[in-house]
Amino acid sequence: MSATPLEYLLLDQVEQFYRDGYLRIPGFLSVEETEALLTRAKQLLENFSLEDHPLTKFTTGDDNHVGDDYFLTSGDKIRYFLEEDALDNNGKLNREKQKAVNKIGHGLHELDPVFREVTLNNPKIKAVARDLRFHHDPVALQSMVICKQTHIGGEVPEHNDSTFLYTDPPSALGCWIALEKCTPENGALSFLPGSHLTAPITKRFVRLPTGGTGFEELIPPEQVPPKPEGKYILEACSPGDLVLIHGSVLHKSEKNTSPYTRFAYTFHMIESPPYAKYDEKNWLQPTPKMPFSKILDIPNPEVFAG
Ligand SMILES: O=C(O)CCC(=O)C(=O)O
Repeated sequence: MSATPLEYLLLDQVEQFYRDGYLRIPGFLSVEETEALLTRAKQLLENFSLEDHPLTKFTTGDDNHVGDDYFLTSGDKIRYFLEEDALDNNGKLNREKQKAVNKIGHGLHELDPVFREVTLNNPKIKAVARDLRFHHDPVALQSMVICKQTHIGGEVPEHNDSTFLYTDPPSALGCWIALEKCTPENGALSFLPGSHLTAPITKRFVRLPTGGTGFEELIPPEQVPPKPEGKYILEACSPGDLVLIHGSVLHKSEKNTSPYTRFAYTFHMIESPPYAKYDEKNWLQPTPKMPFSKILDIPNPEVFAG
């Protein structure tokens, strides 16, 4: 790393990120900034229409990842994916729609002015991206509000993000912002520290030629190394905390068993060509009307090479 002064992070924080594969930055957003995002998320939930909604569920479990059109065409839209437990046996909502949504995705950072401001026009995000030197020329490719509804908010099983947002070489970086207090009871994130160094990306989530989505192996099963040893660390968060998530670090969150929601806003960045190749098999594709937006205004990416 060169001696360019850091703008926002401390050197210790940068080192912690590269050692553990994640970094919590307390109080990254002010109370006002955080409340603006939470209020906007709740307005979106209030205003969306169930009339043309296919009642799509969302889960990241290997067997039943939603592969339907509503999910596959959501990259450049604001769409609403429901908690599994919000539907009865007849597929009807068993609660108010505002309390039924698991997540809102995936084009908030482009389409919604409040989320756009905090993602693409945020000097603090730009400073963190420059300090971290994780990418030469980062672009934002997707965003979500994850609601973790009271009592039913679904678990997010252990995964790493580069499996789902694959580039060659892997380059995903998550920017996850707590909009509410996150506790062990309402499904705070937990991490396997250092697993980004020992758990390679062994499979990738793809759009199947036959329709829907699935996983494609990147290395033969017999070459998949054993799961890294270690203990998951729970990261309780306060509203406004930012957690930077290395695309290869294993992380998860448990079901919300509490009477408190756990809203979070998360967006992901990847590296641009020529440093990484984005693949046409990825479920999420840029469109001519909505290409992936740059985080940094870099006329010559070489200037930022670490
Ligand atoms: O918010 C959660 O519970 C999971 C988020 C996550 O896994 C991610 O943003 O990569």
